[in-house]
Order: sequence, then structure tokens, then C-alpha cells
Amino acid sequence: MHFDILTLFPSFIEDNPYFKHSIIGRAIEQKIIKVRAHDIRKHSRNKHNKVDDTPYGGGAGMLMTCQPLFDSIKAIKKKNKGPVIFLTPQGKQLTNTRVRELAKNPELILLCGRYEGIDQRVRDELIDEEYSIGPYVLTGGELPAMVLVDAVTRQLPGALHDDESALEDSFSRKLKGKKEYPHYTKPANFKGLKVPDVLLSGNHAEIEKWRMKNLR
Ligand code: 4GM
Repeated sequence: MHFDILTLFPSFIEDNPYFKHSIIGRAIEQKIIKVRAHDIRKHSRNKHNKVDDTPYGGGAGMLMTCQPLFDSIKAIKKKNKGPVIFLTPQGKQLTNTRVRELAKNPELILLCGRYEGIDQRVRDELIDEEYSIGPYVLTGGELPAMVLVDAVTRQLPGALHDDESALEDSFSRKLKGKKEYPHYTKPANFKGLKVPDVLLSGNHAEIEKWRMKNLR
């Protein structure tokens, strides 16, 4: 999976230790994913490299202007044939179901907004899908883009080791991620704090009954 991320702050992506270590870092090393950041400002044809302006009709804040966005998206689309995704609080909620759909694309283009958002003409002409990582506003779309990369990457074959499976068992699917049963790992007795006996019993029917009773 090849991610091209359009941003005013490419170093947020490129220098992010999150992409250098652990599961995502390993996926990059193993060439399961490739993440490239592209500076929208480099495409500004304004003499001061301006990329924002005040909204027509008035109102608070600044908007990202058409020209640098049209040019940077069009440049990326020559190499990356995937859908253009805009991260915005107004987008559809990024659920695990949508993440698994996104993971089927060999390429994705992610657009990160700043300020109050982008000129509507960019959305109408060049954006294929809009997603939100949750009902809150951040200072930019970079963190949401990285969240999307993380969530999609862990769905890709080979990205997780056997003991990190992204597959939900039938029991977890029934719960639809809404509830969890308590989890315990070794040791069975930590400074007098004991793991419930039933979980050590090996009786899978009893264990499932206990887990159902203890959902929270
Ligand atoms: C407003 C409009 C995404 C703000 C467009 C982006 C939160 C999310 C921004 C924008 C963002 C989210 C930038 N904040 N909930 N801030 O996914 O790109």
C-alpha cells in the first residue's frame, strides 16, 4: 500500500518516530507500506508562497486556497491512482469496517487541511471521500491522516505477527467492539492480586460464560 500525504507540514509525517518503530516502522521496512509526505506550499504560485485566504461572505479564520491544492493534488494523481481522501471533522466516521475497505486499495492519497478548512471547489472537483477520526476538531489533518495509515496498515497481510492478529474471533465480532471482557495475562498471582480461577481451568464453555457475564 502506497500512501501519499499532502500537507503544509511534511516533517510532521517524515520525522514522526511513530513511523520509524514498532509495527508501522516494521511494515515500512518490509515494504508492506510506503509513506510519502508532499509539501502543498511548494506548489504555491504566490510570490510569498501564500496558501490561505479569508472566506468570501465573511466569517472567522482562513481557508486553504484553490491553486496550491489543485496543483499539488493533480501532480500526485499522475503517480498515485488511488482515491483522494480528505480528513475533516465533517467526514464520515472512520470505522473499522471502512478501514478494511480502504485497505483493499493499492494506493491512497491523503489530504491534510489546516486553518478552518479548504475551498469548497477542491472538495467538489478533486476529493473522492471524506473521513473523520472522531467528533472533535484538531489544528490540522495530519494526526487523522496518521491514524488512518496506522489503522489501514494493521489490516494488511504480513503487517502483524501471529500474536498481534487483526482478525476478530466470532465472540469479539458479536460484541461489535462496543464492549470488552476483562483480560488477564501471566502471572496468575501478582502480589496477591489473583486471576479468576475459571480462566485457568481450560474449560472453554465456562470461560465464554464468564466473559459474557463480565462484559463492561
Ligand atoms: C476543519 C476543516 C480532521 C479542520 C478541515 C481534521 C479533526 C479532524 C480541519 C480540516 C481536523 C477529524 C483540520 N480536525 N476529526 N482539522 O478527523 O482539515
